Amino acid sequence: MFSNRNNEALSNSNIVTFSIVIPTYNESENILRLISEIEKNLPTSDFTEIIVVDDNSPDGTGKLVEDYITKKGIKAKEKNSLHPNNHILKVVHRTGKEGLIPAILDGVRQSSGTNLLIMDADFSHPPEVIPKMMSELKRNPNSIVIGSRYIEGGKVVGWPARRKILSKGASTLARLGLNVKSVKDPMSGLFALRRELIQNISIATKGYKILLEILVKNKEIPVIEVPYTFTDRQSGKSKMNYNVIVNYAEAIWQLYQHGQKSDQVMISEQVNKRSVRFISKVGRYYTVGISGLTINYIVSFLLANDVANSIRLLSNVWYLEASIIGAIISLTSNFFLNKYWTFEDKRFEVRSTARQYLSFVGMSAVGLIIQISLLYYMVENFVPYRISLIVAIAVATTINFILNKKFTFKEKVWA
Ligand SMILES: Nc1nc2c(ncn2[C@@H]2O[C@H](COP(=O)(O)OP(=O)(O)OP(=O)(O)O)[C@@H](O)[C@H]2O)c(=O)[nH]1
Ligand SMILES: [Mg+2]
Repeated sequence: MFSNRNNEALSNSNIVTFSIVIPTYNESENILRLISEIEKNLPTSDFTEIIVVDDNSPDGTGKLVEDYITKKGIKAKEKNSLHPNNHILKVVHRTGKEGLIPAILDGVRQSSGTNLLIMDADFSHPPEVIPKMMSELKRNPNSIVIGSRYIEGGKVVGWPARRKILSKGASTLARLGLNVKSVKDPMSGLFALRRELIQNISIATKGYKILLEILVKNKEIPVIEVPYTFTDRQSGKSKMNYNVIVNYAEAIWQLYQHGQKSDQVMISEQVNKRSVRFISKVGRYYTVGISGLTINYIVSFLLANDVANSIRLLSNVWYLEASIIGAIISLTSNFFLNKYWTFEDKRFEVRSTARQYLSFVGMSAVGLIIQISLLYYMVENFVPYRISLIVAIAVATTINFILNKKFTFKEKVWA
């Protein structure tokens, strides 16, 4: 028997790595046997907490656990008791039967382990599988480890065909309808995970299978399934009844709606983000275009000798030559501004920049051809020149933008 001082030393020097949460309602025929089987199977390397969450069972389950703790000689403060073999045993008494999920959540709230393992009290979940699940979770701390009946090595013993079909059907419906196809046993009551994965989501349904809710709301979390043999309860009364099936249907419907809603929200957020990015780039491209026109005009003006007024400005270049130089300079400044600002490409390695520059010039030529062709077509079809010019420039610039986005700067058009 451990003395109080030993117990305190053990509890102070250990952080609880696992809390095993066991909800109970009228499990007096199972609970003590189960606790002692779990105690036998607990790996000594981990400091574990066993929490029984009892809904004031009329058959005295809660009291039995309480007495067990006392009988072990460790009357703990606030019903928190320590046993040998690196574990604590605790019972949470709730006022009445309020359902399985609220009981589990209460147990989670009152637990202190970094990791949680949830299991039933009726021996359907064999305590022998606990060490394997714990070690899997320790190896893969960001995963959900599920005790699985429906992968190789797992099976169901003792259920009549009707119940097997019901369970398999419910699982399949949940897997396909809620898009958790890769998980073979999403309705399992036996699973282990880091505490934040439950704490960080709102568990809203009145349903029966909390795991399903966790999976639907944590779709990106990897799942590891550990096979086990599920045995139908040998003692105690089944809580499976018509209500459970109604609850199940309601829960699936709520989760389905949750999935639909979040998918829609995600898609519309993505579309919004892409549209904003696309429009902002088009805007920058047009701005650069306008800056190019300005540069073109200023350079052409300053270089040329003004034939009509015989004014010499900065130099004395023939006005057509001056205009060609203006066009080349503005094309070049357009290229660098678009590269750096519009397409946010900050790499200036000589060869690839030269390749991009040639491509940009090529696309500008394509743009010019489109602009002239469209202008010709519209004017010949009696569209006023000033309108034709605006439409032709707008269409050519937009096509030019798309071509440069895709071929010069190698971006997806819609991204
Ligand atoms: N605290 C609490 N525990 C519950 C409640 N309902 C069920 N449980 C416990 O949750 C676990 C799973 O319930 P079970 O009755 O075994 O459900 P089942 O496995 O679907 O059906 P059967 O094994 O046929 O009874 C058991 O440990 C129950 O004692 C509840 O309302 N409150
Ligand atoms: Mg059961």
